[in-house]
Amino acid sequence: MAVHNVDIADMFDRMAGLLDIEGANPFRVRAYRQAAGTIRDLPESLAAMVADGDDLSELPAIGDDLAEKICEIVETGRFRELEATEKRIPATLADLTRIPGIGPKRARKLHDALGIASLDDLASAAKAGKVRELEGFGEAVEAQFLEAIEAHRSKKQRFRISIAEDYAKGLEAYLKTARGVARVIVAGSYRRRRETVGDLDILATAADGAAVIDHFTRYDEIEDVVSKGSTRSTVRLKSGLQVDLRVVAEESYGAALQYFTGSKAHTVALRKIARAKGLKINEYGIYRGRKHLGGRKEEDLYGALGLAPVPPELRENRGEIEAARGGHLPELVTLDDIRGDLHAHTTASDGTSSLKEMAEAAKAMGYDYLAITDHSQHATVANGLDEKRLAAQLDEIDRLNDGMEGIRILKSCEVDILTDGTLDLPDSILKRLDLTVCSVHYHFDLASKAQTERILRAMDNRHFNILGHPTGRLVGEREPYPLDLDRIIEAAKERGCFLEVNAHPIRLDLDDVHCRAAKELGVKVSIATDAHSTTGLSVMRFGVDQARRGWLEKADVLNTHPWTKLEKMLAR
Ligand code: DGT
Ligand code: CA
Ligand code: CA
Ligand code: ZN
Repeated sequence: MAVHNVDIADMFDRMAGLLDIEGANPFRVRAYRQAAGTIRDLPESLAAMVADGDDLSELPAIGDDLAEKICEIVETGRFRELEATEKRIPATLADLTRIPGIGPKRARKLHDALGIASLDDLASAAKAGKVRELEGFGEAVEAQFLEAIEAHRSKKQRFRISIAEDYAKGLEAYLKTARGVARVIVAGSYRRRRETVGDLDILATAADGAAVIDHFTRYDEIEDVVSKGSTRSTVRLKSGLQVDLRVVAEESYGAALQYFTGSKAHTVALRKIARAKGLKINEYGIYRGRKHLGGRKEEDLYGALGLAPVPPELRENRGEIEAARGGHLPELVTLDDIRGDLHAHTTASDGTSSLKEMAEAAKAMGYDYLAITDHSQHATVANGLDEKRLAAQLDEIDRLNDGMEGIRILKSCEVDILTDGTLDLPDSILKRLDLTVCSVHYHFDLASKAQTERILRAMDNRHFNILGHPTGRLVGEREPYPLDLDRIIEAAKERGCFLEVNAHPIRLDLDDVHCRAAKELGVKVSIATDAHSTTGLSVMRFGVDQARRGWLEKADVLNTHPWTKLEKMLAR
């Protein structure tokens, strides 16, 4: 059975979590965490790399030791060191650290004092009032735990787009080998490029549906077959991801693709328009009475309704149908439009690739520029740079730029926004930078008014250029901090600042709605990867997808512009 990158990353993360609870050497814990991060961002499949005999130790954050472990996992499906660790401490103990307020130390204490080894154990102990008796916990903390466990359990599992993509690619490739299959495409929220997907909806065309369905239900990653007919089937994969497959005839391909792409709200709106024109559309085609008018291509449907074809990312019934009718759909930004990346870390702070490696990787991607944005001094856990270290890095960038053709390294810094709204480094060094990315990294718990004012004050500094990951949310893990984002967008407009669309699939921050709000006010965004290694640069496509969902066009995005123009736009 194929081992996916996310499986390996999960194993490494689990290993790090358990070692952390055991109180192991922090460097070892961090090595596993950083490797997991690299693997999650990696565009190629590790299993394929192992099969090709590639040297994995050349990957950022992967040394000889971890490379060997990856080979072991790929070749045997097992990770013996993790198994040994799970014999010493229960694997489910790490789940405790998913509850806010429980870190490795508290998890260990709960285990040692009360024998708690899982979330279920914690819930029963809290209900029995045992947790409050532990030193440093108390009644309020106990109640918080119960609430958090409840919230955790009631959350319906959705998969991040990057993880869904890993599974989708494998399935797509497998289905294409079915006998008699002509087309295979993943529709649903996946095709609309939402940040998470509830399940995968795959559409295939073939003359003989049953043969394709049979092939599908023999996929080796299936946990169980939920339903199976001659043209449709639903299965659940071992990862927990559910997959729907529909097989249709070639002449219905466009109509079926439109239907299964959704969204439901978009399709319902189309059907209403059809009815008003005396037409009918369904998964099989478009009809006048019993007469079949088409359905081979999606364009047939939109055309018959007098609409320009709507890009999947816009199909949410948020004005796209009116725009399609009026002929003013946006010409959405594409990955090819991107000329550089404006947020990337190196080994100087918490990255795992050197400045030179990052520069060479960006050049190989065909970029014109790359901004190096290591953390500033307040971010001590990320080894943030003080004025002196940043000055030394700027000199190093000068030397690198002198010796390198075809790419320009921009001098930058991810500057912490302190609680009082001042920037974490003095103007004397900020003025030497080409641009700044300024971010909130702590005190997420301020009230909305205070958090908003903190950021507005920071924007008053004329060295402030781009607000990094503006809301701090982590997809499926952390809500945005309370913030008056509309006011911040307005302030950015007034002061000539910009907002980031952090492209990392766990952030995607700004979201689609606020991308559009920024566009409407004329505030440009920077789509940036926040790469912590050379492989991290490859997540740009997720940020572009998010920007497309936010109706952004090439001109709305800062880093589609050449440096000479960008430099002028950044000047305040
Ligand atoms: P998800 O899976 O929650 O991320 O979201 P979707 O949009 O992929 O939704 P899903 O998987 O339930 O259904 C896939 C598509 O099938 C959906 O986008 C539109 C279509 N669809 C499903 N149920 C209905 C329905 O009751 N009416 C209409 N018009 N379309 C539906
Ligand atoms: Ca779906
Ligand atoms: Ca579905
Ligand atoms: Zn940051």
